[in-house]
Amino acid sequence: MKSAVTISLVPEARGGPFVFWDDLAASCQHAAELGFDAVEVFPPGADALDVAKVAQLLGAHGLQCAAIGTGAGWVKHKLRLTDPDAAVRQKAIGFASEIIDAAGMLGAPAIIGSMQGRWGEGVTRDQALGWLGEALAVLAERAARHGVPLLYEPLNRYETNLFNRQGEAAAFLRSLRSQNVQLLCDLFHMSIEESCIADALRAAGPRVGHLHFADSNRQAIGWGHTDMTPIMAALREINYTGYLSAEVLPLPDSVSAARRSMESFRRWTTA
Ligand code: LER
Ligand code: MN
Repeated sequence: MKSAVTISLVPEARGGPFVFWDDLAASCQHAAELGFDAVEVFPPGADALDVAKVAQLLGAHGLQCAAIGTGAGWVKHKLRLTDPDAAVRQKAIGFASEIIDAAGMLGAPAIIGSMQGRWGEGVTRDQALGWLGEALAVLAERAARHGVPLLYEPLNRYETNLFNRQGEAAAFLRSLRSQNVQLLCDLFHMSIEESCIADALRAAGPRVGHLHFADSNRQAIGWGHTDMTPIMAALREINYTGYLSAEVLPLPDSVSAARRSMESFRRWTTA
């Protein structure tokens, strides 16, 4: 398994669960010094990422790009893949497509998390799932052209009412026309929604494409009450070799949260 740490470049997301903020170069420097394998970046949009410059920066620090988030599509631009307005849904697909292309050029998958939206306000669950499924298939086909998967992240009940648990999301992904969508399993959301995190990971098996390494209180692993022993056993059982990416609050500060995450990563991957 490989280590990654999150960097947000979206001022509107302030207060969110990202370790580093605002300054990509300084954040990469910290990440490399602390020994991370990769960074996961949340940009305000694809136009904020000069792919050649980012590739050069990562290369200079010996870092990989683990994934690129599309959350700014919702947080900043109010675009959702399940918006009642067809024009907004179309713009949402366009926004995510551009991020998929930028991420793909960096050899990384893009994440669909908060851009999935929710049902209600005149939109039935069936209608929302139809739009979500079609959008994920289109975006996954685009990702496939870059040789990377698309990551779909079930969120807890306070953030979406579409899919909150890995098992139901995996079944939905199996029904799609494209099979190039993998699950992003966020241990924070799972600690709220799953009966047993380890069983859920075991059941999702080869669909697990990425993991957000966060404790029950969204602090660095080791600083909440999630029991990591069965979770790591499950990840080994399913032969997970992807990232454990620290998507946690910058508490008590960014560098400390990153250091704590790296200490926990080492503890749990060398055990
Ligand atoms: C939001 O709660 C989250 O976990 C992010 O990874 C979603 O974009
Ligand atoms: Mn997450």
